[in-house]
Amino acid sequence: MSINCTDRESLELFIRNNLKESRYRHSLGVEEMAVRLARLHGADEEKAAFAGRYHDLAKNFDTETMDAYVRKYGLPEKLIGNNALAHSKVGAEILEHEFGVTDKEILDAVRYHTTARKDMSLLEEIVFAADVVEDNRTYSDLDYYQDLAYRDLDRACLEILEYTIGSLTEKGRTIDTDTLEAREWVLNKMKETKNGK
Ligand code: DGI
Ligand code: FE
Ligand code: FE
Repeated sequence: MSINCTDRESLELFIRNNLKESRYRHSLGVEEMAVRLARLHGADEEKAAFAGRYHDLAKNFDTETMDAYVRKYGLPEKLIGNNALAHSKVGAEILEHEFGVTDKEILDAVRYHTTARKDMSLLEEIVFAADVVEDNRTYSDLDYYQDLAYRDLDRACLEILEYTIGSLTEKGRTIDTDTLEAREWVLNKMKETKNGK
């Protein structure tokens, strides 16, 4: 294992102790899918495995615990009381500061796995997509999205982003700026690729 992590055994215990059984299973599913996508799209498989396995490490914190971490690490106030957006940011801080993970790409893949953002690295796109298309997900179009992620990662990210934006809008929830910027960015990137630039 070439990834810097001061205590991999405690990190493993951390997810076993802090994640519900189904969330733990999801994490292993994201690890497996991220490795598959890394192989297909030419990213570092070891980093993909690590980021995939630990991406949701803070997901099952209660709001009080999550808010304490948001404050401890000086994260934006808008994350207070918002576990859906906070768990990825807090997870990255915990990996860095409590488990000595130094790889910036892994930390960012965890940090942006919920919202995505503009200028994502290949690893960030992989973890973002793997989260949604891993084998344990149960929605009806899973096969379609998996196949898309295997063939065209940008397009998979775009369709996931559009789905997310659509369903948040329907529920009247605020859409994070990073999510909107990610959509614009990936659209432009796809246009440029198509024009052979
Ligand atoms: O942690 P997972 O369930 O595996 O997946 P995730 O980290 O993508 O979290 C999904 C949740 O995050 C879901 O409830 C929708 C929410 N979410 C994603 N993007 C945004 C968002 N919520 C808000 N308010 N704004 C966003 O842009
Ligand atoms: Fe998550
Ligand atoms: Fe997840």
